[in-house]
Amino acid sequence: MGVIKDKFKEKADGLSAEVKDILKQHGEKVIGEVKLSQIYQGMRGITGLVTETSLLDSQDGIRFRGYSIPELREKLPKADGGSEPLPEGLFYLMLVGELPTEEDAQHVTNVWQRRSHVPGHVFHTIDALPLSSHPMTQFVVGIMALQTESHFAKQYAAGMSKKDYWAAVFDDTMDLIARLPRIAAYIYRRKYKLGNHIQPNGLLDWAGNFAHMLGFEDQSFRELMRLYMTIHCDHEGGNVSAHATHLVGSALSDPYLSFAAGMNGLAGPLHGLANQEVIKWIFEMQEELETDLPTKEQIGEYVRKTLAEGKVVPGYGHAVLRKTDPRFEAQMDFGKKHMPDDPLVQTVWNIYEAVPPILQSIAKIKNPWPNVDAHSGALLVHYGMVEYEFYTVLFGVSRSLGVLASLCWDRALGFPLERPKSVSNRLVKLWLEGKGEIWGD
Ligand code: CMX
Repeated sequence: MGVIKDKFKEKADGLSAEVKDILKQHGEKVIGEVKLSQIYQGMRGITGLVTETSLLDSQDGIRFRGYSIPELREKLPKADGGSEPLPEGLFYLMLVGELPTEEDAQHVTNVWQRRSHVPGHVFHTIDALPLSSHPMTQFVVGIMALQTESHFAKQYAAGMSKKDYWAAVFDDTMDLIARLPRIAAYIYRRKYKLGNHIQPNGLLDWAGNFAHMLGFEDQSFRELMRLYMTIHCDHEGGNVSAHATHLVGSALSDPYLSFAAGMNGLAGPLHGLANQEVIKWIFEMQEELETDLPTKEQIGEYVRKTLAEGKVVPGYGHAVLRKTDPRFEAQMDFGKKHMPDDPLVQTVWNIYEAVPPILQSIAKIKNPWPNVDAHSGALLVHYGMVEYEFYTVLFGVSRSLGVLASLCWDRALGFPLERPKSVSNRLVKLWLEGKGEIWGD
C-alpha cells in the first residue's frame, strides 16, 4: 500500500474502534430537539451528520481539522517559489488529520500524477454533447463516463467484503481527483478555445498543472489556482454538494456516481453556480450603468433594483455563516497582493461596502455578508478567464478533495444507508390536533 493509504488505514482503525465505543456507551444520549419550522425550512440547524474533514462555525467560518484558512495559508507546504498552499497538503490533512510535511504533500502530488490518465472514451463521450451544453453538464457527463474505471463497482460485483469497502473507495478517490483537472481543462479548451487541447505537464503540482492545461502560464495564475483549489474544497457535511455525495454514497453507489450527484447539486444557483451568477450580475450592472467602476451609490441603486425584481443578490448570504466568509477574505487578500488596481476587483470591494447595509435592512435575510462566490470571478477575469459559465467547474474540481476524503471516512467508519423519516402535511395537521403521532420508526 502507498504511504497515505497506510496512514489512513491506521487512523481509520483507531477512530472506528472509538466510534463503536462511543455508540455503545452513549448511543442513547439526546443531542438536540427538532422544531416543526426546521423540517419545513431546509432542516437548518439540525445536527444530523458526522463529517470528519472540516467544521463550520457561524462566526469564525470554516476550519479544516481545526485549522482556519489563514493558518493553512501559513502552515501547509507550498510549491517551489510559491506562497499559496498546495491543495495536496490540505487533502492529506483532511484525510489523515495531521499537518503534512513537504514530503507528504509531494507524495500526494506523485500519486495523483501517476493516476491521472483519462481513457479516450471519456473525451469521446463529452464530444458527443453539443458545444452549447453548460460546462457543468459536460463535467458531470465526463465523470459518469469515467465510472467505467471504478474499483469499488468492480470489486462489489465480485463479492467484496464490507471490511474492504474503504480501500476500494480510497482507490477511486485518488483516481478521480487525479483525473478531474484533465477532464475540466478538456471541457474549457473544447468549449472556448476551439478544441486546442494542452497536454499535462508531469513536472507540475496538481493545481499548477491544472492551470497549465487550462492554458494559463502566468505564475500568479498558478498561485491563484492553488489558493482557489484550497479554499473551495470543503464546507463541513451539510451543504448540498457534500451532503448529496455522502447521501448517494450511503447506498454504496461508487465514488463516481456519488461525486456526480454532488456536482449536480453544486450546479444550482443557490450553491456553486452562484460564482457565475455574481460575475454575470456585475457585468450586467456595468453595462446598464455604462461604467467599469460604478460608485457605491450606483451599486446601492442597482442592488435595490435587483431585490425589487424578486431576485437574490448573488454571492451574499449563507445558510450557516453570519459573518464575512473567510474564503472571501482570503481572495481579497490575494487581490490586494496581485491586482489592487483592477477595476473589476475594486468593484467587488465596493459591492462589499454597499450591499451589507441594504441586506441588513431586510429583516428576513439572516446573513448580509459575502460568501466565497462574491469574489472568485473577478480574480479569474483579471487573468483573462472571462468565460464565467466555466467557473462552477473550477469549484467542482476543488470540492472533490473534501467530499471524497469524507466518502473514504464514511466507508471506513461503516456508516449505514442514510434514511431520515419524512412526514406528510396531513400527519402534521393530525398531530397538531392531538390525533396522531409524528414520530415514525
Ligand atoms: N439576496 C436576496 N435575498 C436573500 C439573500 C440575498 N443574497 N440571501 C437570503 N435572502 C432571502 C432568501 O431568499 C429568503 O427569502 P424568502 O423567505 O422569500 O425565500 C430569506 O432571505 C431568508 O433566507 P436566509 O435564511 O437568510 O438564507 P437561506 O439559508 O435560506 O439561504 C442562501 C442561503 C445562500 C441560499 C441565500 O443567502 C442566497 O440565495 N444567496 C444568494 C445566492 C448565493 O450567493 N449562493 C451561494 C452560497 C455559497 C455556496 O454554496 O457556494
